[in-house]
Amino acid sequence: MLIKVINGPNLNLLGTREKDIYGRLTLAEIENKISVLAKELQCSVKFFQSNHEGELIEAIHDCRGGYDGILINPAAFTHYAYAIRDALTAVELPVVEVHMSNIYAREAFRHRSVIAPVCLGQIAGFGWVGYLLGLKGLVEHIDGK
Ligand code: CA2
Repeated sequence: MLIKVINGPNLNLLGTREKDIYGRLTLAEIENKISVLAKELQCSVKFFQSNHEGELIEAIHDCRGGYDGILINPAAFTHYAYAIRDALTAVELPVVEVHMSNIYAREAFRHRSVIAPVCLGQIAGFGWVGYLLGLKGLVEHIDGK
């Protein structure tokens, strides 16, 4: 089983600023934790991060064929990027949306996700642990198919 883990804009800054909201771990440290769980779950993971919408769309398109699912934190694109939503729909793979923060407890513009309706599920508010919860849910879903 092969899962692509995709992170959107500014998440490359994790662990350097806004630690009160997003925690102290860097993206590389979170990716390490995901890799450890992936091994336990006997699946493979590949990671991608970009600050550019078009690159994220291409990374989603590249999942056609070889991948079984997508774990994605679209960051601020969550709230308005219909092109990312369309790309996720187009690849016809199970997708889990992850947010480090509880987007429903923050500014009103973060309360809406245009991505969630095309996802299997969404996890928000558990910090980096949300990536592990999301991976577990995604793998269980794919295994049960
Ligand atoms: O809670 C999340 O994971 C978000 O997807 C994070 C996005 C935000 O726009 C979403 O509403 C919720 C922002 C990511 C910015 O990450 C930073 C990390 C460190 C320093 C500055 C920004």
